[in-house]
This record gives sequence, C-alpha cells and structure tokens, in this order.
Amino acid sequence: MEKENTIVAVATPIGSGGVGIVRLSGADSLKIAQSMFDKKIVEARHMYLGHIKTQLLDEHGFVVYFKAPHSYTGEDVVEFQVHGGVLIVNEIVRKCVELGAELAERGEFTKRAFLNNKLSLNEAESLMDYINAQSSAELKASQNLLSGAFSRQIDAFMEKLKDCLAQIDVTFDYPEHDDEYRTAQEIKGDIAELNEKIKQLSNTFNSGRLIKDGINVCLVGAPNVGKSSILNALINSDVAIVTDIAGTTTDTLTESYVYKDVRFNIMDTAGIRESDNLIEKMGIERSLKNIERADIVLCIIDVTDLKCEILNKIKDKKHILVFNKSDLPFDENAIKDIAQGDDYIVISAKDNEQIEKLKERIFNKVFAEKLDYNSSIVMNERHYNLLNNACKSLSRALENIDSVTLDCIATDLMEAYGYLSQITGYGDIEDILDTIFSKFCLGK
Ligand SMILES: Nc1nc2c(ncn2[C@@H]2O[C@H](COP(=O)(O)OP(=O)(O)OP(=O)(O)O)[C@@H](O)[C@H]2O)c(=O)[nH]1
Ligand SMILES: [Mg+2]
Repeated sequence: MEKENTIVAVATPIGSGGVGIVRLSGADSLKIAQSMFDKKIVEARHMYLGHIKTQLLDEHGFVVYFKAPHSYTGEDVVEFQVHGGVLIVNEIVRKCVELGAELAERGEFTKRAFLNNKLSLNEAESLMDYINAQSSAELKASQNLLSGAFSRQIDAFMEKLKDCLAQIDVTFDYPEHDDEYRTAQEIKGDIAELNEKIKQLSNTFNSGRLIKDGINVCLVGAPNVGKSSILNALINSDVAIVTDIAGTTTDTLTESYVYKDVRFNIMDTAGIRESDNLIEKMGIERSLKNIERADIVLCIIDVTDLKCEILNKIKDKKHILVFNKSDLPFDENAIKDIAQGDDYIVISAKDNEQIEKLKERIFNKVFAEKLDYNSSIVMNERHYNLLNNACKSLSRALENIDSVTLDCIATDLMEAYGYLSQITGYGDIEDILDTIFSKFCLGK
C-alpha cells in the first residue's frame, strides 16, 4: 500500500481563473519543483516568488513547500501558485511529469492523507460532501462530520466493545475468578446501551439523506387547481406556465428553494384526470411516478371545487392537503369534512397568502425532530449501512446471551467491531479504498 512515487495534479477547477494551483506530493516533490524554479526553496511554509521555467513558460509565480509530515497528505508537498490559465497549469504539470512525477489519480492526495493517518476514512468522505455541499445545511452537517466528532463517537463505541470482549476473555482465562453468569449479565447491559446509541446515530440518516439530496416535494391534484401557481409562489418566480385551461402542464417541472438552510425540490406535475390526449396521458403517468419518488406529497385541492380523487393514491405517503384559492368564497366546514383529521392548510397562490406557512409546514412534516447540526448527522449511505450491520450483530448477541456460552457472543461482538472499524477505516479495508477515492475530483 506504501506509495513511493511522487504525484502531481492541478488542484484548482479546470478552466481559466485568477489563480491556478498545481500540487506535487511525494518524496521527490521538492527536487522536482526546485529544478524548474529559480529561487532556492529553503524554508517550509514560506511563499517564494520567482520564475517557474519550462520549455514553453517563464511564469512569474509562487512556490510553497510543506515538509512531511506537516502537509495535507503527510508527505512532502509543493504547491505552485500561478496565473490561472489552462495552458499554464497544464504545462507545469507536464514539466513535473517530465521530471519524474506521475499524474495523480482522482482523490489520490486525500487517499494518501488517509494512509498517513491525517484523517479517517469517514472524514475523507465527509470532505467530499463538504466541498460539494449545495445548501448551508449540508455544509454545516458535513463540517461537523469532518471535525472529528463523529470519528470520536465511533472510536468510543469500539472501545466499549473491546472492554466487553476483554471481560469475556477474563472469564475464560481465569474461570476461578469470575463466574460466567455474572459476566454475562454485566455485559448484557453494556451491549444493550451501546446498541441503543448506535441505533440513535444511524437513525439520523433519515434527516442526513434529505439534507444531502434535498427534499423532493411533489405537487399533485386535478387540472386547474393551481399546482403551477403554487410552484411559482414557492420559488417566487414565474417559471411555470399558468392558464385557466385545464391540462396546461404536461411535463414534470422541477425547481428548488431553500428554507431554513435546507434545499427543497418542488415537482410540478400534470393534473390527474381521465384523458384521451396522448401527451397529457404520458404526463399523468409521470405524475403518478413522481408520487413514488417524492419524500412528501402536496395534494392540491381547489376550495371552490372540493374534489380529491387521488387521495387514495397518496394516503400511504407523507402528505399535506393544500386547499388553494382561499381568496374566493369557500366553506371551512366542508374542508374539515374532506380532511378528516388529515394535515391540511388553506392558501392562496394568487395572493401569496400562507405561502411561508406552507413552507414551514412542509419542513416540520419532513423533519419531525429538530435538526441539530452540532451533533453528528449521518449523511453517507456506507456509514449508515455499517452502523445498521453493527446493530444487527449486537441484537443477535443480546438475543442469545442467556442461552449460549460467552464465546459465541464474542463472535457477534467482534463482527460489530469489524463493521464499526470500516467506518473510520482503521481496519481491514483495502478493497473499499479505491471505490471511495475514485469519487473524488482530481487534485484533491
Ligand atoms: N382565484 C385564484 N385563482 C388561482 C389561484 N391559483 C391559481 N389560480 C388560477 O387557476 C388557474 C389554473 O392555475 P394553474 O396554476 O395553471 O393550475 P394547475 O393545477 O397547474 O393546472 P394544470 O397544469 O392544468 O393541471 C389559473 O387561471 C390561475 O390563475 C388562487 O390562489 N386564487
Ligand atoms: Mg400546471
């Protein structure tokens, strides 16, 4: 696994920009950089201004040297900061390769950082979420995961498991000192508590997934009830076509807004009704499919025409009944009759009445519990699956602890330990490394 070679890549995005950064990492970084730079690089973490020379270039720019292990990768690193032109940075990379460096693979810098214990595997993965965050909620949550708090939690779980395993060991090694029944009862409590804690952490994935992907909100209802008008009101822009002709929307239109730092993706769909028109029929099919994809469905009903034939299609999904056109006369009691205790809200898309309230209701319905960005929210499916697997092993241990010998329980505990260790990567994980780091961008 030890990599001896020196790697190089452009660390800034592809394209022109004010500044371009080329990064070298590995034992020969300094030698390679020095042989194309006219100033003597003596001190680490010192910016040298000088001329970087290649066949094509005489570039006036900066060079910084980070001496191992005090660098991002834990190896010797050199960064060139030059004018941000595609040809300029590529020419510097080409020259580095000519001088013996190899082109870095995706994520290779971070992979090396992991291998040199600069960060744990889950932190490396959170880094990707942090860089690619699309909402401030995702930014906050990934920053928290990156801070090490999550890794420490996993480490603590692993420590606890080690304690339990040690206790079991003692029972076997010194049977005269302990009786097996008492040990079993003691560790039973510990395992149950641990199992509960891991479950709680894994449950945060419900929110974490939504924070990461955004919440898919689907607007459905009969034609002309005001779905497109509501979409426009929610995003505060006239993106969707609105007319009084039933069947205006045929395609699905998705637009996003941010509420309380979280991204909501609103899907406006074709009004659902019996139709002979082929295009409309296809649109209606899509509407029905979108209901399945949605995290929450808004069932739109016209207050002046209280029909809601699709209620049976959405009753098993998380949903809110939205009665629209409250600027027109309507009968509140008739609405209550239809809602039958279901969650509902009365709004007017036309007058922008209760739109903020609607956003709040959607948010609260999706996040039943308060989001706390200062505690860990699991956002990565791999971590989630591993936490769940650990829980399964622990549950099995708990089920059997009264009926089998303690060495059988030890196997389950070790299995749980193995799953947890795969999260932080401090275990046997060679095969998963490439999959994870290949999702990175070049130069990271
Ligand atoms: N009075 C009133 N009219 C509204 C309101 N919302 C929408 N409308 C009108 O209702 C008609 C239909 O609105 P749309 O937003 O196109 O309805 P839709 O549900 O998207 O219709 P389809 O795309 O045909 O399924 C238009 O004439 C809108 O101006 C409202 O809150 N009050
Ligand atoms: Mg429409």
